[in-house]
This record gives sequence, C-alpha cells and structure tokens, in this order.
Amino acid sequence: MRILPLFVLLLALSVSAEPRKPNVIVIMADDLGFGDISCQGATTYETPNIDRLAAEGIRFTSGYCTASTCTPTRFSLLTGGYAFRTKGTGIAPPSAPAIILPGDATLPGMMQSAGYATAVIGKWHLGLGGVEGPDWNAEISPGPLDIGFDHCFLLPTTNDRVPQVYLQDRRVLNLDPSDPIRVYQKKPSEDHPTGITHRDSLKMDWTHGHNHTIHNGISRIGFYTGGEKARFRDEDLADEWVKRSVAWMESKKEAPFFLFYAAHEPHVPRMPHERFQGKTPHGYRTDSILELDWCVGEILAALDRLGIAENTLVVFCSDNGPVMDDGYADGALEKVGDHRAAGPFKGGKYSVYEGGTRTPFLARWKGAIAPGVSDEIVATIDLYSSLAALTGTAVPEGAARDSENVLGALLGEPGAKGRTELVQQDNGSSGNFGFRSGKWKLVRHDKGKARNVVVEKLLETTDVPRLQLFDLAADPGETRDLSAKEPERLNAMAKRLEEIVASE
Ligand code: NG6
Ligand code: CA
Repeated sequence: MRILPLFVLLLALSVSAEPRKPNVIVIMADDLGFGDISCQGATTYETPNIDRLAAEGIRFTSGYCTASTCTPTRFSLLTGGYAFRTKGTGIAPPSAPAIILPGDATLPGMMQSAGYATAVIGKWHLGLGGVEGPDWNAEISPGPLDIGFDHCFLLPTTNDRVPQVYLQDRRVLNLDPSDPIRVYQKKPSEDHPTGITHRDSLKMDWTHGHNHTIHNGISRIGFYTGGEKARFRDEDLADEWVKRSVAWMESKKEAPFFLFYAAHEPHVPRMPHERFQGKTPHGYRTDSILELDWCVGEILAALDRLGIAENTLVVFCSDNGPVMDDGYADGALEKVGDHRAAGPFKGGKYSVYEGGTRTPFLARWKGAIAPGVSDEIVATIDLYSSLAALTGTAVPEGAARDSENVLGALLGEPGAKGRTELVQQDNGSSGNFGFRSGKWKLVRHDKGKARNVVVEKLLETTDVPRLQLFDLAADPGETRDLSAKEPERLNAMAKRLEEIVASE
C-alpha cells in the first residue's frame, strides 16, 4: 500500500467536539492470550498491574488484533490497512528490509503532525533498511525514524532471530567498529557453533527450528558473528526497555507524547530475568508474563510519579494469541495444567479461530474513561483512525482504509458503538480468514487445513471444511458449526468477506 499524500481530509469528529491531546501509550504484548491475565481467567498466578489497568479503565471482551502473527498485526496497527492487502507482510526473517516505507501514511506520522513527540521502544519486527536489508555496521535507513517516530530503541526482529543487539535511532548501540556484525543466510564457516553441533552446551534446548547461531546459551534463527560488545542478555531486555521508556517519557512530559511500548513477553525464547524465573507453576512462559506485568507496573508508576496519569491514555493489547511450544523446550506445554491461555476461545497463534486474534484489550485514561467492561468490538488496527479523531488530526485521503474510528467505544462513551464487522487473518497467503459480523463468525480455510487448533499439535494441521459458521454469543469456543443450519447466512457472509478481501 503506497499513499500519495496529495489531499488531506479533516476527519469528522463524530465523538468529541473538541480535539484533545493526552499522552498516548500503546503497550503491545507479544503472543499474550485472552486468558493469560488474572482479570481474564488466569488463576494460578497474578498480573496485578495489568489488572489495575483493567480496573481503572475499560476491559474489552471483544478486543482484537487483526492477525494471528506478529508482523501483519504490527503492520496494520501502524498503517491502518489490513495486512493481507500488501504482499511481504508475513513474519519477517532476520535482516529483512523495511516493510513500511518513507511516504507511507502511518499512525506515528499522524501523531507527529498532531504535535506529538513519538517513540517506539521494544520489539520491531517490521524490517529495516533498503531492499538488501540493513547494514548493521552503518546508519540504518529506512527505519522507524523515517516513518513517523522521532526516537527508537529496539530489538530488530524477535529475540529468536539474530542479531541480539539494540537499534538506537539509526545505529546499533555500543557497536565496536573493529568487530562488525555480519548476518549470514548459511553457516558462515565449518567450525561455527550452532544449536545442532553444540546442542549439549545450550541452557535452553530447541524443539523445532531455532538451531542456528548460539548467543547467551540459546540457539536462534539465522547466523551471525561479531558485535560482541553490542549484544545483550535476554534476561535484561525488559529492564532496559522500561528504563529507556521511563527516561524518554520524563524528557517529554511537557509535550504530548506517543509511546509504542512493544514488549517481547511471552514470545520465545522465554528467558525472563532471574527474579521472575520459577515464580509460576507453568514454567518460563508464564514467568515471563509476570515480567510483562512488572513492566506495566513500572510504566504506570512513572505516570503517577510524573503527575501525568490523568493526562495519559494507556492502551494495552497483544499482537496475536498464545502458543505453547513455539520452538524451544521451555516446558510451556508440559506444565500448562489447567491454565487456558486463550481463555474460552479456540485456537491460538497462527489460527483464524478466535484464540488467534481475540486478545487482551484494555484502555485507561484516568478521569476521562469511566471504568467498566465493554462488549463492543474494537481492534488494534482502529487506533490510527480513533487517535486521529481524538486529536482532531488530518488523515491523508485513502490512508488507514481499514481503520475505523471507534473512539467513542474506546473511551466508553454511553451508547457508543464499536465495529460491526472485522476480518481476521493468519500470517497471510494461506487463504485462511476469520470474519466476525456482529455475533456471527465465519471461518474460511481455503485448503481445508487449520493450524494450532489443538495446543499439543502446533506443527500438525487439522482437517476442517472450507467454510464454517459459528454463533459466538451462544458458542464462543467455536465448537458447533452452523453452516448446514444457516446456509443463507453462510453464503452472505462468505460473499461479504470475499468483497472486503478482493477490494482494491
Ligand atoms: C515462526 C517461528 C516461531 C516464531 C514465529 C514468529 C520457527 C519454526 N517458528 O516461524 O518460533 O518466531 O515465526 O512469531 O522458526 S511472531 O509472534 O513474531 O509472529
Ligand atoms: Ca507475536
């Protein structure tokens, strides 16, 4: 999707007559399921800070991300367009080129034009650099600073992909020029240690993939050498990001700021700080959820300390649903017990059933949002249009085309409606879609194969009919296919979905 910013339209302010410019923080967790927080079903450990956010704000029971993997959800959050419309928006490999390019209309760019200071701190996973990918040893462009962020402090992809270094604005932090970073497609030399050749030395074994270069006792996806001084320890990521976020907010407390805090928990490799290890009954996956909760608590405490909690809208969400074994032997599957990471929903990460995309979604703005629970449908893709409406900011014509202004619902205004329909995708290109329309859910698997429906069988697919229909009000777990009973509804929804997917 390329947008020509020739004409701009002032968005009709359907909800708030007066534009308002509170600080905005979007905290996006990574692979966090609906049932992973203790205000939504987790009973074997507590997430007090996330629960506090929920208690002081609105908890959405139909809050969604738009894809069941990371890159497409983040692409849609930042551009306001469904990722299936744009090729190359599936899970980005190590050293992938930038997916969102200078000139593309973006959420942070819109916030910049509203007068906000903007930063992204955490995981990126939207590619960096030109068509060849980033040169890790030089200035990296295009990157976040070219698409609307004033500042970034990032893990380039996911932590299971190389390299384990921070990108600060345009450069790798603490890089010694005499020890350049090199990323390789293939094993760089015969004696290069990998998760296969040095499996016995690993502090956490792999189960599938993830057996290339070893760093910090964990083998990764991809090969690299060099950059020793720039490398971080997995255990320290969260502490560093929180420290950087708090310092940045403090430096911007006079101006309105927009912070995208892109957490890594509980994505693999799950290697929380030592102080969280062993603190839950289910292994490092849920230990790392305690770490995430601690991060949220630190951010909220900073808002209180800076005296800006009443002037800050905090949105908490996830980039896709949960997964147990995602490539490392961290015990998540073996120790899951009765914990239901996706809550009452079916499927999880990689799936177009509800568990893949219906995820935690909280909004708190002290003094402006009356606390409560909402069943309105809201999605991460809607933040672009909704924040434009909030701040009274122009959106370039044709931009953010799939982003709906659900500001009234986000702020819990009485009678305000969320979406009436939403398309859910997986990683893209599979022909799998979920389509929610009111209480109805159409599920489409073009090849008749569904993934991650049964938690134990991530790598296997389950045979399913091409189209299925569920009544989410009566059957949130998508267990009773009503397609034979409701053929007209099935056909009408299949047609509408096709219309949305095929529209240019
Ligand atoms: C998959 C990885 C998985 C995870 C995922 C991306 C393998 C076998 N699996 O390809 O471990 O990294 O990509 O996750 O390599 S996401 O949340 O960033 O989309
Ligand atoms: Ca993810």
